[in-house]
Amino acid sequence: MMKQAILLCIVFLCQPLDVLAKTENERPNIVFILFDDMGYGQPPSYRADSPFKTPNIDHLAKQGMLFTDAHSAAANCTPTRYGVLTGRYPCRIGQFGVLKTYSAPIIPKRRLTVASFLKGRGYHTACIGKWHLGMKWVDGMPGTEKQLPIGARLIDGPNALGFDYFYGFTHARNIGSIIEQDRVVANVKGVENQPLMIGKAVNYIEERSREKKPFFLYFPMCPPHSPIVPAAEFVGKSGITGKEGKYADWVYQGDHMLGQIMDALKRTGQEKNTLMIATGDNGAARRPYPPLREAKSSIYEGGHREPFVARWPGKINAGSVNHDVICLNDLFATCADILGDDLPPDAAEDSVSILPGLLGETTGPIREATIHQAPAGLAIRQGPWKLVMYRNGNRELYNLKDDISETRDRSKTNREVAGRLEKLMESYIDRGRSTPGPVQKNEFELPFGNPGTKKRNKKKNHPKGK
Ligand SMILES: [Ca+2]
Repeated sequence: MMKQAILLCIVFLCQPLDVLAKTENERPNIVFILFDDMGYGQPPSYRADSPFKTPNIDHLAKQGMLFTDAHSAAANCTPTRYGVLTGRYPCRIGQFGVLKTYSAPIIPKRRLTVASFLKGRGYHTACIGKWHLGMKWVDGMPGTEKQLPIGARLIDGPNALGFDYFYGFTHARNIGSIIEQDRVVANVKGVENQPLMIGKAVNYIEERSREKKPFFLYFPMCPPHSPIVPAAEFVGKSGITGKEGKYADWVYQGDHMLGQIMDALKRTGQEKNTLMIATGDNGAARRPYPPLREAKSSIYEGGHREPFVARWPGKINAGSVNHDVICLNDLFATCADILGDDLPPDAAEDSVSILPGLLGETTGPIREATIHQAPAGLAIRQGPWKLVMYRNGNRELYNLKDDISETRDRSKTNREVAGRLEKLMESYIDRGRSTPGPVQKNEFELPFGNPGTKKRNKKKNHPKGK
């Protein structure tokens, strides 16, 4: 045994230095860009006759992989972001609504996030943009719901959950109060917010190019969520006039920020060694895009099916299209897979690595099944089938392969499928996870578990999600 250990040490020490350095370099930077309320039907790469201009999303798709069946964990902001960072379905903590300025943090410090995971593996980590996962304000409730005083301090926010650097704001209704690390540093007009955020992100990418450590940048932007405040340089850029023009300019500005991040990576020579993902946190607000049914906050496809493009030069085939069902929760397990690391049993319980999909190496579905969530209830998707489970006990079953618009409820004619999906949902809930591993506990008793032992829950937190 000792001899083997010595031999291993000798082998390791005999590695030429450039091999070790290469291993360091092979850990890619990871940039995750989250549009706020971007509909599946908005980028022309997703809908040829879309009136919106998103040249950078479309270009990124040409350089990488476009997913046609990607889903946010929820049809509204806060729960989706919980899923992105923890790799866990937000229904497990009963988070069906959205947080406000003074809402308490919903991710406890003991929980591993994708940021703390990457930080623990040598990454520098930054969140620049909209947090929306709660913060604890040191002085109780300083300021007002819409504006926080300069100097107000917080704890248990992004810095406590794995982000070395945070520059951002609480949520869309308080976009003027700019926070850096643990304190409010400025109060600006809404229109000034996004130029500040993208400027900081570009600086961050430039700074990191001078460091050896790889980095993780999480950039949750404002557009096209309200307030619709395109900066002067973007007014009229969408080419759409009239009532829709301002909104379309705001969409364009969001896409332009994506382009600035792409440019910064290229300019600093980091494009090749960066996995870049651009997607949205839920469907467009009050803007359905047929053939998908409904929009933001809906359990139907318009609520949670999202544009999702990924680029990693040399690894992901340019111009490829992937029709697998994936979930934004999958970021966490994908990062672990890229680093060749196992996940602890009490982290990323609902996250599946999409790395084989990105590399074009899948032989079957990436996910066994996927849970969707909206304020009105849950749904479970497997293959073409989607079972909608309303809080009020109603059930609907759709076959998305021949009914993408979810117009024909098959729950009465395909009882066997509905029963199978309901059982699978129950097992995912009862096991506290949807991936292999030891059983975990939920912090919220869901109404869809074993009927003999579970009580129905009363709604808590904020029942109406936006
Ligand atoms: Ca949103």
